[in-house]
Amino acid sequence: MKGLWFTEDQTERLRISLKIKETLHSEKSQFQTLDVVDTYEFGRMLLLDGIIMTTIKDEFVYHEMITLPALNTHPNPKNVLVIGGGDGGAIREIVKHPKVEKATLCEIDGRVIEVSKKYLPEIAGSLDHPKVTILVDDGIKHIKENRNKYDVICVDSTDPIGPAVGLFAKEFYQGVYDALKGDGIFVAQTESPWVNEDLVPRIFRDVQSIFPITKLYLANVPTYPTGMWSFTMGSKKYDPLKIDKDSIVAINTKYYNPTIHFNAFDLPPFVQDLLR
Ligand code: SPD
Repeated sequence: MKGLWFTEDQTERLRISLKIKETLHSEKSQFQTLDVVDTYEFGRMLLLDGIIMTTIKDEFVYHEMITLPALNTHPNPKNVLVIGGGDGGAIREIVKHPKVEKATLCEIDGRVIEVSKKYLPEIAGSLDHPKVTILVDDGIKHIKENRNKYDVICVDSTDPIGPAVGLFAKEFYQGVYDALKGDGIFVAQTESPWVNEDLVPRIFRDVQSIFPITKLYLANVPTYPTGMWSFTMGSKKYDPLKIDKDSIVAINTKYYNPTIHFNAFDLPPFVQDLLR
């Protein structure tokens, strides 16, 4: 293959390669390596420890879907927390919602925020929004220190390796439950049902053992392993499938809409089998 290519080993047996125009930024922060490269197919792309976090072309799917199903399930999502998500994509979606009064970002690596602001302004552009408070801190610690505080918590983590492992632990989900108000909702990115056949059901069961309502939903994110990506929602009171379709707030989106809200929870039988 001619030219410069970036390859991510998505598993030990699966790779994705993208042809690169140029490398815009590389550094090693206190926590990880950060790279921003410009690709021909997906535009600028943020890599953490060599793993694709987000690209200009497909980021909207992930960022709308990690936030809007929960925000539209909760009738009054005034106070919202994002753990991780330093690129600002989840925050951008959250501040669009008219009922959100305060959006807190708790990101352990401040360099992710700064690098995203500089090289990915389309994604990070709402990090300076007046509704937003940024904490450069450990999300696990923040959860332990806060009780009965948030309406919605979104865990926009990296993969479950290295420092992010704790964000996939049952003990953490219990902390998230405690940090939510009495009718709060939690959502986390939970990897691919095709190549994380053990992790996806394990997380589902852990969340189910804590939250009275637990649902898994899917979206198509082409640059993530297999393209089929799961999100797990734990809710104390509101069922995302029992909301009034007309109550879904009309905001400018490119993937999520009132029909996708319901269809995303409609799982193919092989995914349903994983959760049994
Ligand atoms: N395999 C990569 C999964 C990354 C999920 N989080 C991405 C963060 C984007 N805000």
